[in-house]
Amino acid sequence: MQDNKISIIPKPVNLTFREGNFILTEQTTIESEKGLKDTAEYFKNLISTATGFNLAMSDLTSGLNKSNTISLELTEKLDNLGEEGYCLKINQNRIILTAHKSAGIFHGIQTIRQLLPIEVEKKAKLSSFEWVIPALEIEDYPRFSWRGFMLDEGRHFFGKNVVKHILDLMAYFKMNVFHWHLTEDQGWRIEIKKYPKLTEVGSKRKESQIGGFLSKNTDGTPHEGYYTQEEIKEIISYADKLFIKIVPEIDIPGHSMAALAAYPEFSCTGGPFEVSTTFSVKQDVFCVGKEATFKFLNNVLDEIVGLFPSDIIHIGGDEVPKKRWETCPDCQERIEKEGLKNEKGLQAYFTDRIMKSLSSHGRRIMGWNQILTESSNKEIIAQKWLFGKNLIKNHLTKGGNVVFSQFGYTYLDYSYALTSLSKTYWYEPIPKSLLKNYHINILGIEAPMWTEWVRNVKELDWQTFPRLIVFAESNWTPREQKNFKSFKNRLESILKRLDIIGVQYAHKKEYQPSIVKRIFGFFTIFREPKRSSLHSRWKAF
Ligand code: TNX
Repeated sequence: MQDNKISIIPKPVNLTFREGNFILTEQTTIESEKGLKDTAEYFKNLISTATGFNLAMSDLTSGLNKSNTISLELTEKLDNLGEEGYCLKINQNRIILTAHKSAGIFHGIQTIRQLLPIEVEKKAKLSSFEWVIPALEIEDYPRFSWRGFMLDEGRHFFGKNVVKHILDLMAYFKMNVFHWHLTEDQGWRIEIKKYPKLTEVGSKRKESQIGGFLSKNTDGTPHEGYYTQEEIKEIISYADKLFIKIVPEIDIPGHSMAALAAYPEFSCTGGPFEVSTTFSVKQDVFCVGKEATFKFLNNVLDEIVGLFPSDIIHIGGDEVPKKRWETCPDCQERIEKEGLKNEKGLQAYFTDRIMKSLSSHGRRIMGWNQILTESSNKEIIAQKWLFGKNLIKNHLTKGGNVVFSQFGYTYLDYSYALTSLSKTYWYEPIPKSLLKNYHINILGIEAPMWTEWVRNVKELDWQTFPRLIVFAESNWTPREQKNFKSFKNRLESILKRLDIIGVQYAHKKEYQPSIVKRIFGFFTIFREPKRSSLHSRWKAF
């Protein structure tokens, strides 16, 4: 597909060049059927700034001799391309974009966007520019249905403009799940009306550790921030227009110091606690012995369910130290009363109860792979990040779904020395020994962006791009078509677009470090990534 003229990421499944070009002009009409009006409007706005065109919009009409039109059409005939596939035909006279569902039309629009000259990204009108699109035919659909990105706003709060910036970029590369990690030891970032202290107390910390996980240094600067429920609704509707599902994460029963600082009565010891200022795993977690904890968490989750339309709610469940439960009379009583084997069993009991209350709202739970046990319910969606290989396989073979976020490959918080672009590219989620008929239970790859050492949009962009673009391709393009050389060529041209958009991505010598740097890459886990060139390159921002 790589041709001098065009560079599309993710690479489309089938592409055939035809003779000639379509030229977009002031007179081009966008015609679409009723159900696609919003998407048509999105397309019109997308190209209006740089072209200066205020394109005419009309209903879909039949007629063979139409010229200078872009038609957006839904058809049952394309159900073989799935919920998100599309078919794009471009000749000298017209562009015809068809799909089974509107998500497919939306993805097709992103392809048209990448087929237009890079100048289309400019934020000012270009006069007397020729908007040429090469004639071709594309038939395209994703490999995986879960093409995810996770943003940790617990460690650092970025705010809605940064989230929208990320959502726009996700949509550009046909990614469709935004996993929003909203609570952490270091901060609770979502307003819960019933428990105002969660944000009054839990969204603020005195200062932050700097330098890396082993460092004793702190910055002495308070950090705070949270989303009101109104802002959450605004972002959900923004994402919805980009065909991105938002999966919220309330990380429980561990990673909960911010909540416990606000409501220490739901811990084993009663506190007092403060919102964590360092980033290591904390020993205090929610007490699973007390009924009051479940009442509290169910009330919180009721508000979450009320806000987020997602059929999936992520409950974290990672890194839950069992130390407090071992000496807590309430937890021990629960273990005995429920006939549980040990504290591990207590976490399984916790997961099961939260699962039941969420399923009474018609929602599925998702959690990091530590929530899995041999007998986990297959309704759970597991997110694989570290260890648990056999439990994951067991889950897949009983029909459970898994999203892959293998640490060391998909973690965007790591240095490029540890996770270079090529290592990222060759990451393959399907376990080798998994029988083919279970592959369908793998939903896709998600790249998590943990933000202990990421404080602003510059650093966020640098860590995230271009690595996230790799996952866009791994999640979309068929495995047999993987080709790193072709990807790199296309990336060069795509990065020129990101320059125009103002994305502060890591440059080539950083994202593909020397062998020597990569050999020592492992040791960079413990310290903050050095981004010296970021600071010099982007001084202007
Ligand atoms: C592990 S991945 C964590 C996060 C950290 C991350 C740092 C996971 C479920 N837990 O809390 O931020 O490592 O790379």
